[in-house]
Amino acid sequence: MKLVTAAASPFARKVRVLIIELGLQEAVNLQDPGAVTPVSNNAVLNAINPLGMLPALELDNGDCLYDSPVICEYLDHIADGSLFPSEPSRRFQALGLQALGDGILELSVALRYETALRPQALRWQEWIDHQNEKIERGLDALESRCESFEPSPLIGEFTVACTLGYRDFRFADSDWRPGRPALTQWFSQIMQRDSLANTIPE
Ligand SMILES: N[C@@H](CCC(=O)N[C@@H](CS)C(=O)NCC(=O)O)C(=O)O
Repeated sequence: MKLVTAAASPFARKVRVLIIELGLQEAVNLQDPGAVTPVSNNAVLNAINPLGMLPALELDNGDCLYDSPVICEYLDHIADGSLFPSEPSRRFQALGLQALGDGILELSVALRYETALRPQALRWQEWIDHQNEKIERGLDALESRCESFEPSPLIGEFTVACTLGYRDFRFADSDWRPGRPALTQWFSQIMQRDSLANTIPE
């Protein structure tokens, strides 16, 4: 299999973390397609994902999978893993936490494009302010839910770790930790796992 990925993409990091957690390193080749932004055309990526977004997984039979939740569930399935529980209550807890983490990421990545890519004259401060408010509410929700995180991390917890890692990577000047002590402590513990420690973006 081939995963089209980039070191700076938090969604692709989530998949790379799962590959390590599931012991699939030998089964998946990583390919960095070069620059991927909403205003560039990347032929390597477009051939696998018509939406032109990272990550995308090409299977050995030529089929392609996206986006990151689908790829993660597929990898867990083929590895006979247990990161997506089947028991309904735990399953929807896990999927819900993944959605919250991914949601904060979607907002953060869009904000990053707005502030780093969009020409200064076209930037929209009201939109930026509302994105930031949603992100702060999302982070508060993580702090509230933190006590009920699974002790042995599932897809939700790994997603949240990648989300907080992306906040540190791209938004270091607006530290998410103050006022969120439980999340701060949880994050420093989960970051000791090799899968996360070895995929920190630089
Ligand atoms: N929902 C998607 C989001 C993927 C995404 O936003 N990827 C970014 C890189 S971090 C991207 O490819 N951006 C290019 C674009 O927006 O055209 C997923 O979970 O895979």
